Amino acid sequence: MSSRIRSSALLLLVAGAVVTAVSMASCGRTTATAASGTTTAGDAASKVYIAPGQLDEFYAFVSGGFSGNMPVYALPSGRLLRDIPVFSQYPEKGWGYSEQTKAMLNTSWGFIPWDDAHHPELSQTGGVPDGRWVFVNANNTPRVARIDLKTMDTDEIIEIPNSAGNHSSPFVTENSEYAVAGTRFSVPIPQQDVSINDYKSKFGGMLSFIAIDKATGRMHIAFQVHMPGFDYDLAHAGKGPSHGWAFFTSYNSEEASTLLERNASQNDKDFIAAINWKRAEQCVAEGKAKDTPSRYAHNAFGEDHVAKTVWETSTKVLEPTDCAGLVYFLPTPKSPHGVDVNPSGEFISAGGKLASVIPVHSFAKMTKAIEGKAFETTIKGIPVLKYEDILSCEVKEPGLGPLHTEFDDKGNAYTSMFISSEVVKWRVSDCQVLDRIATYYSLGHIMIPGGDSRKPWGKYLLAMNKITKDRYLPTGPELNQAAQIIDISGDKMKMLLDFPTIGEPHYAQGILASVIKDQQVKTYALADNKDPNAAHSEKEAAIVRKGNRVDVRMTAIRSHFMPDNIEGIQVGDSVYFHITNLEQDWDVPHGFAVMGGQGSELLVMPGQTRTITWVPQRVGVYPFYCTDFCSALHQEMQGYVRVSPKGGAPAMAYNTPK
Ligand code: RUQ
Ligand code: CUA
Repeated sequence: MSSRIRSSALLLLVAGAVVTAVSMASCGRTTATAASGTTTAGDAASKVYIAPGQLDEFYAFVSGGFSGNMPVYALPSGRLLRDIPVFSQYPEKGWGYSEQTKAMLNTSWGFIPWDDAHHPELSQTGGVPDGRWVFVNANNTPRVARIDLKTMDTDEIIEIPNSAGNHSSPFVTENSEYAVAGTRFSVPIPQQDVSINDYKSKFGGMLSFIAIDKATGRMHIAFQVHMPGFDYDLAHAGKGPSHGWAFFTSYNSEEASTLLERNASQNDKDFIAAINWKRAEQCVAEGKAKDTPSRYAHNAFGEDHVAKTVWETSTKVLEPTDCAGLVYFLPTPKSPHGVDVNPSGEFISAGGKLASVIPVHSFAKMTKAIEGKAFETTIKGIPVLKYEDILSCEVKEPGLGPLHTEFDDKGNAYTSMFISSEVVKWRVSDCQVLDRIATYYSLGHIMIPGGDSRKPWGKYLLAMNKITKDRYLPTGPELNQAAQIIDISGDKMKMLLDFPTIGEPHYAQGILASVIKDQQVKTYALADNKDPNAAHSEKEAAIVRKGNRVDVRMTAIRSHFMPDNIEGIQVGDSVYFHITNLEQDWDVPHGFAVMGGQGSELLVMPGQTRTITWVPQRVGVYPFYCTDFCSALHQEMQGYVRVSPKGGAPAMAYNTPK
């Protein structure tokens, strides 16, 4: 790796301000290993080659970052399987355009068709990914989405009030009792017009606990914990012995409100906030939480597969001072980013972006310190434990810019190093560094399938990289982000494969394919289609006018629409095309698009109904057609709409089955 590239990476993170990082950058060892690891292992190709017709071993759900969506890749081949639309309108699938899906993007700010999706998180039972749902956070307009792993569609999105920058989210507890969501930016709570200079007195952080219904997955915000005005960056829940706790990193314990790059890098240690959520449940049950008015959207599909928004009006907010034993601060060097709990649940490590060590806290020691009330101080009533009391060990000189740690099933941890662009493998029990491998380039998150659960499938590690300069054929000023697959099955890590990704891949989750492969829904049963505008057969196809509104209930089956010719539409009408796909075969969607349509196409799954609205603007005769190549006669799958002047249309006419 050239020093030119290295120094630009340094600039990215620390702008040269952090003396320790800069001086360590000249450390010879890091440079030497960085160069060697950029090549692949000799037998790499055979390890990632999945022959045509063969299936991969793992699914990987990777965040699409600022694409707002969640691509699904197969490992080890790196093949892209699907891009699941979540927080962003996605015309390919009509997501956020069709009448049935629009409400999914409602927020208290109105319809928001974009977000920055960071951290996929699989639901767990007994601390193991159970293949039911995958959750993902929206960073910009705080939201959490739930995706069903039978359909690989987004089923529910809930907005998080009293929050800003929903970054430490949506990490789940051991049995998916909760998905947590912490505010990255502290803000005035409740929101109000105050001077930013009053940050220290007026701003606060909020850590939210979203309860997940065991049977349905439905989310609701059970309670929120009102915290000092730090930046709560990432989280992971406890498991095993630490089940019942959730850990959030924080930076800016300085509570700086300007030029954080310098001003929030003063303190030698910031904190992990350890939240005892079982204690929180008791306090809530004892009536210690305050009902706090807050308006937020809760969007979900009903039985009819039509998304609806319920407007929620309050949350229960707990003050740590009203609930003793709810929160403790674990001092942690230095502006920590990721916080990760090992498979046994005993060790909690943090990636201090600017720290020269990776601290590993011991849960047992933490509990002992709490019992002994060995506190260094308190901050706004929250006890601060002593670093030495809770420390298990420190990984010394791990590399530069530790961010995130995942675990294998053999007692090892793997930490991403953003500045020195490498993965460092170390032993959890004694913090000994065992191996390191260079990545290309500016590594953020890493993921081992099951690597944040009790049962990692410790075979591959996915490294998700921010920069790919010089790595692929260039594509103008912007180069794609990329992921790399590393073999971690042996003592030495081996680089296997690079592949570009959609959007910026932050976190990811992987699961053994066999856990979810056979539960995939192939069609929706037509008989169960409860969409109010469904046509269950061609005989039910009909057109109804009410004033300016025209509802066209149309069917699609290989290879025609019914009706396919429509007359009696006027300029300025609101025409609702409700397309029901009558197919009951796997992988036979039909598409629908009409000339001059102001939205997207529709893509209608077998047995499903989807609706797009069209306001014809000009007199004439306009075609519509199927956009998805569905049969040899797909090109024949077309029709016309005649548009007449306002007030001058003939009677409504359309063909019906003979
Ligand atoms: S964060 S690396 Cu949300 Cu670490 Cu991206
Ligand atoms: Cu239906 Cu093409």
